[in-house]
Amino acid sequence: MFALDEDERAIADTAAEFAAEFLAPHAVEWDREKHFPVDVLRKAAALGMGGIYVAEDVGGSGLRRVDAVRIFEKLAGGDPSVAAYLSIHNMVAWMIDTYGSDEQRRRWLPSLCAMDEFGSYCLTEPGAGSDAAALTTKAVRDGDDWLLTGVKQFISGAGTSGVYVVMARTGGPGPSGISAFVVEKDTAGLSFGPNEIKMGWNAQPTRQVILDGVRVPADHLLGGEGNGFRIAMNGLNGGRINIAACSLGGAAAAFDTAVRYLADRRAFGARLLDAQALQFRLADMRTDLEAARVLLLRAAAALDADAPDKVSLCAMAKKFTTDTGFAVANDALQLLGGYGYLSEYGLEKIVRDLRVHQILEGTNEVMRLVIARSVVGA
Ligand code: FAD
Ligand code: 2MC
Repeated sequence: MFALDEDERAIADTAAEFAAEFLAPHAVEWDREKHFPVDVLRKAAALGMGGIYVAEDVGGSGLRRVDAVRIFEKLAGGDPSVAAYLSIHNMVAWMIDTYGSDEQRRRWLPSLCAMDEFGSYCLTEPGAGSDAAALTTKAVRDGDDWLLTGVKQFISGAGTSGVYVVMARTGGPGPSGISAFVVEKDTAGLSFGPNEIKMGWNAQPTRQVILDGVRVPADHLLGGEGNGFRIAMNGLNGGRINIAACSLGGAAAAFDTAVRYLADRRAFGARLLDAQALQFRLADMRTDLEAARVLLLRAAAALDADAPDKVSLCAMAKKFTTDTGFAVANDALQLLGGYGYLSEYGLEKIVRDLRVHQILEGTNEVMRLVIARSVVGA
């Protein structure tokens, strides 16, 4: 897992080169301008990053989760916000690949893998975030169709995406009453709220998705009635480690910036890099990043192997890596002194982007809840 073979090295290097050439030079400007770089994401898709772990017969790359986390780490070294959107898009594509019929796979996946269409994942509602099984968006059967009504909150990519995987209630209360549907953008009754004004993640839109009697044919139901919660949660296991990888990549880039800065900056007659107190800080940061990377790969390997403890391992990796990534990026900012606070050095942007990784795809409190359940057997 730790010594990369030639193919694995080539995959990681491709993502790193892409990030250096197409993401990093623009990251600060995209954040400032709130620009979603659709064209650059399509370039990433041309290199196979639109369906990283989607099967090859529908245009995917057929790679493993360990490859995916390495890719997202490298991409996030260029821009965590763009990398994180791409991770959500990949989660959506994987859900259709895994739970869709052959017809559904052939219908939606080629364009998702090429990123001719973007994907959005619609679970959260204004009244149901952490307690996702309490969602109230309704899907009611009407002849051969389903009619969907409700509001989804905080949806990444909304308004731009062509394909929405929407979790809605088709049965009684709780997780077993939930089903997953694919809703296409131009369907009557589907609309979007304004782009939210956010602390970070500005290079991708976040909007409400409003469903007002949206009519979808029965063959837009994914994976059978009542299976929506299981589908949503299984998607999130991979989503959580990908978001964690984005924290790792963003923090590693911030760390490298801090080391370069300390090597140049002089104070009290010497380079700041020569101050042992700062060297010890860097030693701790480096150790924390490496520990996070090891746990992340362990969780990714568990997901690849469909191991019995994959859910709790993904939760551990998400909690540990996003907390560590934020702390390391924030420490890196501190090491640049006042310059760390200026937009032009790019560090304050990384800190703002990484902050939300402790909240979304399951808050780190919910990650503790998931891990604790595996401990106490609830
Ligand atoms: P709440 O659930 O109301 O939680 C409030 C606080 O209480 C949190 O600190 C939480 O950890 C804590 N808490 C709640 N329950 C417990 C408990 N049992 N024990 C201990 N603490 C608890 N969702 C999507 O479906 N699709 C998306 O694309 C998407 N993108 C997002 C993008 C952004 C920028 C943001 C900010 C959010 C996004 N989300 C998305 C939603 C995100 O997943 C939720 O915000 C998150 O799951 C938390 O839900 P909530 O905001 O309703 O907080
Ligand atoms: N993987 C696979 N299955 C899972 C699972 C997971 N991660 N989590 C739960 N399940 C299964 C669980 O095993 C159970 O199955 P069964 O009925 O066969 O026993 C079923 O789902 C119901 O689970 P629980 O009984 O644990 O349900 P409960 O309501 O008590 O708690 C909780 C579930 C809190 C873990 C879940 O609601 C949760 O993860 N909440 C956080 C929501 C979240 O992560 N939102 C992210 C939105 S997406 C986003 O933010 C983006 C940026 C895209």
